[in-house]
Amino acid sequence: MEIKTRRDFIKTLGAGAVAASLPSWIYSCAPGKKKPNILFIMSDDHAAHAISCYGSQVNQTPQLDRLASEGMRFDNCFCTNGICAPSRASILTGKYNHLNGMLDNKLEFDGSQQTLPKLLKPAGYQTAMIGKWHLKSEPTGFDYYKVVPDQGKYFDPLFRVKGSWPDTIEEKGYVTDIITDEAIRFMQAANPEKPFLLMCHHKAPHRPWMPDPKHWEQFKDREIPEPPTLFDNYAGKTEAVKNAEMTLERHMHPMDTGGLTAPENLSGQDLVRWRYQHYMRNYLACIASIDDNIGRILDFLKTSGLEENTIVVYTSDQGFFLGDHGWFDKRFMYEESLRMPLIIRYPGVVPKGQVNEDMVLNVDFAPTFLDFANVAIPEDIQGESFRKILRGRTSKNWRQSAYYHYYEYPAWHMVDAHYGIRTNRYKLVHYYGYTDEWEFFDLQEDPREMDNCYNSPDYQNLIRQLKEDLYDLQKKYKVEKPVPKQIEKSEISLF
Ligand SMILES: [Ca+2]
Repeated sequence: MEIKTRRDFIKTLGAGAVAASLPSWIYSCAPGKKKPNILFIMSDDHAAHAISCYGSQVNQTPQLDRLASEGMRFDNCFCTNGICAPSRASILTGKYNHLNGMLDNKLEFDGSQQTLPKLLKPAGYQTAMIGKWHLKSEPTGFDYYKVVPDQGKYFDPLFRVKGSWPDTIEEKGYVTDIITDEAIRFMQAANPEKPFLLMCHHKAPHRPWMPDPKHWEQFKDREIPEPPTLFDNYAGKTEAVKNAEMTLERHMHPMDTGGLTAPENLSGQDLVRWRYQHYMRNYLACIASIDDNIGRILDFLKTSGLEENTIVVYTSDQGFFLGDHGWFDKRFMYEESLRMPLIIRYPGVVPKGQVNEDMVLNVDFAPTFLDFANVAIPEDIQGESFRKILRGRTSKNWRQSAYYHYYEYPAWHMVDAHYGIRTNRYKLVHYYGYTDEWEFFDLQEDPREMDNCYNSPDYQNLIRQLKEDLYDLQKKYKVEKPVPKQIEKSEISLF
């Protein structure tokens, strides 16, 4: 008799013998389910509004749509600090950055701390990390890793492999293809008797964007629809917003437009439009490669028989401004940057084709995976398991507000430090680094966040309450006050 399920196993052994004979790692608490494999695929700077199942106006992503049609799409998944390394640290630890130490991209991750792979290993998991790591210190807790140094390269990328840190080896080819090849290779070689956690982190579509020839061909002449807020003039917004160095008009570098410099006679809106078209073609072509490679992974899972017992996750470390508010890059707590795409498939457990609007955060990923692996969630993890939500049930006690905190100033793009609260309808943000300013948006009335209503008499009672809620969240998450001391406005400009 071929043993495929717990029921088969019980039939074979006789029920009385089962409890004593089962290795503890084999089964999760889901009846009849082996502990699931967890394939966590994360790209870098892939905004949800560049995925067609999220309603993208600028591209098609048939393979991500396929994944969403077979699983659950989350429309309100948010990062807790919208840049690369901090988001990765929060995903690994389930904690906000003031506790895991990665406040910004300049710091080095303390690899001695508790992380998701370290918690899964005693439960029998094989653990691997492939692709962009970006936390500077050597990865810990992984049986195997093969990571690109820093941001990595698009063509002929270098890798650091466990056992020979920090030496590098070069792999010939295009980075998104190679990371996918390596991920498939790991799954082929994994012990089928044990579950795995595979973190597959794409370098793409981080700037400077360098698509491969095949996908560039698809986008090189394409006219990309412009976002409605491309010419936001920031009226009524804060100095922190007006001073940021991430506008298409004044701060975009030729490396962002495929190495091309705009014609000299272009200025103002014409220049913005030219830059928008050129950078988006490159950005979207990089995403097209990711989408194709997601298809390769999904096909591999199907043909290898791994599909049924593998949780597949697709996300990005944070969102991105696709010309929204006249910007590129991320960092701000505005919707386009705050929102992470999140699609999860787990056949037989997560209902197919569902869309969920509950607020989930990157700090929730680790406890959710631990929950599915039937591993106790340590008390110091700040995120919450959304396993029930994935089964199609939202608890009445699920969070009604989310906390965000960005620290990196002065730095690239000169975005002032800020923290804020987002509820299902409202958002309140405090810029506190070199300024002391607030923004408030009613997302129902103003989903594009064009009208800062912080001083509007109509909202004063609500804003008072939201401030209380915001300070309560800081207390709950153990954010130290003052957070941190006010800093001088930098005279440094990168432009
Ligand atoms: Ca990123």
